[in-house]
Amino acid sequence: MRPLVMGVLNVTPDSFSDGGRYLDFEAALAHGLDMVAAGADIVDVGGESSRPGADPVPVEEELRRVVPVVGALAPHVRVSVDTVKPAVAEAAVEAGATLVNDVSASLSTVAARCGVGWVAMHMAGTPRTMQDRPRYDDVVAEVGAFLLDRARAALDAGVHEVWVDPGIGFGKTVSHNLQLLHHLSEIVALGFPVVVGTSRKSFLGALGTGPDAVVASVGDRLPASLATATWAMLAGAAMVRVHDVASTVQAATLVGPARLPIAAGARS
Ligand code: HH2
Repeated sequence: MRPLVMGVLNVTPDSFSDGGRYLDFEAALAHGLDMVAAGADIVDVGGESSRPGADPVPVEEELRRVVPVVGALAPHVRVSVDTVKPAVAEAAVEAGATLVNDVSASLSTVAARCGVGWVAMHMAGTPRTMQDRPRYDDVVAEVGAFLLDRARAALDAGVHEVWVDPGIGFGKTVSHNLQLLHHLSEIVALGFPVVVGTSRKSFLGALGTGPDAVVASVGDRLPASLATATWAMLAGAAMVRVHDVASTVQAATLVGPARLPIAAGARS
């Protein structure tokens, strides 16, 4: 069994890497179906950017963006909804989504009520403020404790499928992101399936040249995106959230057998 690949579908004008490309319903549906053909296990539909500095979107507008796309994709693939709004989560589930991808880690009772899975992601603050001097005494321990607390509360609230996500790039410096990747096994050891999203994020552009220097533009981050997705999968992530589905499915297919105990003896 290989790790799962969640394809990103941003129905937004302002997402950091693909804003505006899939705002139109037809373009969004076509891209979603392309990701299904490329092997995506889940398509994650979002109508509000959570990039650093992003402004919130009114609920009516987010519903207008997300619900028709979820409804059109749900017969073809498992659909998650990337939202922090209860009304959007509920309407997306009504339209066929079976997973709530929640970067605020606050919607577990909604997921329980709707009878769907839930991803709890760690974020320090809100997208507007999260990159203003993020600081932790021990980022791995603090993120882990937060996720464990939220995940246990979700189980108690009756959510039957709980995922945790360290929230790469959400209120973290380059160093924090790298520490979380280096110590991902500690997040995996919490005992909940782990999702990791590094795809095209700005810390990948800064690698090798000091804390905040950006050297790779968004379009040049595929190699580092694949490297970090592979790194996360080898460290035990059960799912990676990515923009480039076909190449990540190849990586996941290679990693899959490597994670099984028999892989140690399989040399051909
Ligand atoms: N990252 C983004 C959005 N949602 N959800 C989870 N679980 N994990 C992540 O790392 C994650 C997420 C940000 O990426 P993207 O959706 O491409 O950009 P934007 O927020 O600008 O739409």
